[in-house]
Parts: sequence; C-alpha cells; structure tokens
Amino acid sequence: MADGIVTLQRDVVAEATEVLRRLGVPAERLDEGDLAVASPITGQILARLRQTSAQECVLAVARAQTAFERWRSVPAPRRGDLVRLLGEELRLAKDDLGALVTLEAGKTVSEGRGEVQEMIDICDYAVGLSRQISGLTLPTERASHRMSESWRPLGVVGVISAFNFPVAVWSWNAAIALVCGDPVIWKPSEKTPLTALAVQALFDKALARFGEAPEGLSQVLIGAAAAGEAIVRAPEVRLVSATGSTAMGRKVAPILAERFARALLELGGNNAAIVTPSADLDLTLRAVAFAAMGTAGQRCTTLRRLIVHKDVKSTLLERLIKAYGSVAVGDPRDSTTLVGPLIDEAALRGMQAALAQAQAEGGTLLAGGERVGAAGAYVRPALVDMPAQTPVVARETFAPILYVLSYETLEEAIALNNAVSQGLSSSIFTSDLREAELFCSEQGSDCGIANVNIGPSGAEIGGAFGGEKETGGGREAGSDSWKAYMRRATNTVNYGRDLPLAQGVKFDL
Ligand code: UN1
Repeated sequence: MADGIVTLQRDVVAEATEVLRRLGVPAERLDEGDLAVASPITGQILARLRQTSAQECVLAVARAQTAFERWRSVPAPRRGDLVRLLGEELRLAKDDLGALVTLEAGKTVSEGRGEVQEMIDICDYAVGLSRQISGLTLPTERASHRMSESWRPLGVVGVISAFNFPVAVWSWNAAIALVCGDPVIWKPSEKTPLTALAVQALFDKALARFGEAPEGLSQVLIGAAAAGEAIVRAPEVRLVSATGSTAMGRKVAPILAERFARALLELGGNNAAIVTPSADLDLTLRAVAFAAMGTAGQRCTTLRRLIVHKDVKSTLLERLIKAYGSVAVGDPRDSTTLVGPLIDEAALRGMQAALAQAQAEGGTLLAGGERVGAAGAYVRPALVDMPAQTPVVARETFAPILYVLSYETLEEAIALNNAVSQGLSSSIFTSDLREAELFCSEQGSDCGIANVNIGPSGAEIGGAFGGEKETGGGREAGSDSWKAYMRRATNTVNYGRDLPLAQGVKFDL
C-alpha cells in the first residue's frame, strides 16, 4: 500500500489478453476497429473493437426473427437443456470470466466471481423453469366449456445492459428468454464489450454441445447508443429489457410505447436504509459498509442514504468514520482490496461535483472523497452528514457517497425513504417486529425491494428484481418475472353441441 492505495505490479493488458484467449475470444477481434476499451484498473487500452454497423444490426434482428420461428416450437424442457449446458460452461469458466469482469469493469475478484455465480444461479433456475411453465385452468360460466390460459413464446428479446453488471444482467434475461422460446440480441455497455464477447464464446460452446439449433439464438451488437437504438426501433423485437440510467429509460420507453412493444426497465436507484434504536449495530455496520462502499458504489442497489434515529446516530457515525478511514482502496485484483476504481474519469468528476454540491447545501464531509493513486479513477468512499434531504441527496450519483440523515419517528423515516423519485431498494435495521413489519407493509417502503436487517444490495436471483417510480417498474430474474418474456393466450374450448353465449346474450337466427 503506497499513497493510501493498494497497488499490484502485474500487467493488466497481458492478463486481459491471456484471459480472453482462454475464454475463446480470438486475438484478431481485439484489434479490428475504433472502439477503445480501457481497463479502469490503470486506464490502459485492452482492445480496439470493430463496432457493429447499422446494416449488421438489421441483419442480426432478421436472423433472430428466423431463429424465433424455429426455436418457439422446440419443447421447453429441451430449450432448458441449452441453458443447462450454458450453466456448465459458466461453472468451468467462472474464475476466468470473473477475472475478466475485474479487468474490464474494475470489480474486486470476489465480486467478479460473484457476478458469474449469479449467472450460474439463474441458469439453474431457468432449467427448472423450463419444466414448470404452466398456466391456469379457470371456471367458465358456460356448460361443456373449458377455459384455460397458455403461455407462448413472445418473440425476439433485446437486452441493453450497463457496465456495472457487465454479464449477470444479460444472463437474468437470456436464461429466462431462451427457455421461454425467445432469441436474444444483446447490446452491452460500450465500456464493457469484452466480457460480452467472452460470454458469447461460452454460449457458442454450449450451443455446439447442444446440437441442432437455429442460428442467431444469441447475438451481441458492439457499439454505443446507435446499436441500442437499432434494437429498440426494430419491429421484430417484442421486448426490450434495458438497464441503465433513468435518462436512458426516458429515451427508450416512448419509442417502445409508440410501437406497442414491451419495456422491462431497470433504471436509477437511490436506496436508503433506516437504522432504528433497536438495531444490532455490529450487523448494521457491516451491512452498511458493504452496501455503500462495495462495488465502489456502482450498483444500482448501492446504499446512498442512511436514515438514522437521533439516539444512535453519534455511536453509529463514530464506527462508520473508522470503517471509511480504514477500507482498502486500490487494484481490485489484490485480495485485500475492498473498493476498486470508478469506471472512468467522468464518474470521478461526477462524484466530486456531487460532494461540492452537498457541502454547498449544508453537508459536512465526515470521511473520504479524495482521489488516490496516479493512474485510474480511484477515490476513497465518502461519508457526508446532511442537514436534510436536499436536491443532491435526492439525485442518484453513481459513486460511493453515503449521505447521512437523522429522524425521530419511524413515520418520518419512512417518509424520507419514499420522498425521492426512484424506487428500487430499501432496508430497515431493527429488532422490533412492529417496525420491521410496518416498513414492509403498504404503509412502509414504496420500493421494489424492502429488506429487514440486510442492506439494499446483493439480491438473490430467486426473487423478482426491480423497482418502482423512476426505476422503471420492470422485474427480472426469479418469481414470475418469466411472464414478461411470453405472451398469454386465453383458450376457451366448447366441447358441447350447443352454443351458449357469455353473459346470457341471445342471438338466435
Ligand atoms: C445492478 O446494479 O444493476 O442486488 C444490479 C444486487 C445485484 C444486482 C444489482 N444482485 O445488488
């Protein structure tokens, strides 16, 4: 540790080239074009990729549509076989793909591997789902009739993902879409296209083992906004699952609405945790530290607002200031590092601007905020005591800043939790059953995720993931999220000889 930062002498570019080779991405793809891909670890360029042309985007959509017409008739459990093989490839490649996530997105080794584990988990989930896609049988008011609903493949699914979960978000969508009978076209963040190419190479391996399958079940488009827009505008793409900023969602949603395509949006979060007087402070401290500083504050579920009861505020802050002062920041490849770099210089500038604004709005910087190291956008996570929920607190800054607010009554704390425009995740730390249940009730948190004695980040795939209000309303991963990837047909069958009309209507010729 020099200059307050963990450093490693290992060559980032050489490591990336080697890992990409092992993952099956051909070396010639890495120097074909003008999209420079930098590693946030040092800022060095890892590759220059050729961007998918507008013409190629059109061809990709057409190929996916042709694939859909065959894939939809493959029995769902057989479709599940492909996802099972993908899960097997991911298990074998877990360390390498995790390492590539570290090299390209700057996550720690443990978080890089965790992200791949999340992919494996959703594959397992989707394989099970492939034998459980089922519909209801419903009572009909007519004699000798049967009414049921069936779930049918929807069509081509577009996935637009962000740099911070460069591979897991694709898998939440792709694993489910594929067992539901839908091909997938993926536009990864232009900041993390290498992990996408590696995932595609693993998918191709699974496909080769699977045998007969239509071409174009999974495709990757490399590039910036234009490639994403191609997916959003293509009439064949029936569902677009987009993860990113609320600003991006505001562009995507109207285009989809205009052509009546489905939108599954996972946009900004501004997640809070309430710490009550009965909270177990040891547990709270650990949960807050991970949720606020983990992934360098770059999860959509990152804890950004800590709403602390006035009676425990000074005790908790004292311990938090210590934790913020000692957390290891630096090269994410080193096993002692807990906070890696921000994705780029723009992210660091955004953080510094937010900290300046917070101080102008009456905030006191209690810890962190300073840049460390020479190369790469490294910064110490910041802890800021705020007099109120001012405009900067109400905004999502995608960086490790934790604003601290205080409260006296739980109703006041819940009102603060809900008083922002985003609605992704939330938590309460309490040992009081009444407080916990109130927070989870209809009078409590208005977010898509409401946790008790767990931070707002790090959700498992078994639940439906997503949030309300400006977070976009989409739900991905577990529970019944699969229904967004299928169309529902209500089937009423008359097996009698009469033709009774519903609602007793008469129409006798
Ligand atoms: C995101 O940041 O886009 O709950 C997703 C979590 C992770 C997913 C975060 N499972 O923090």
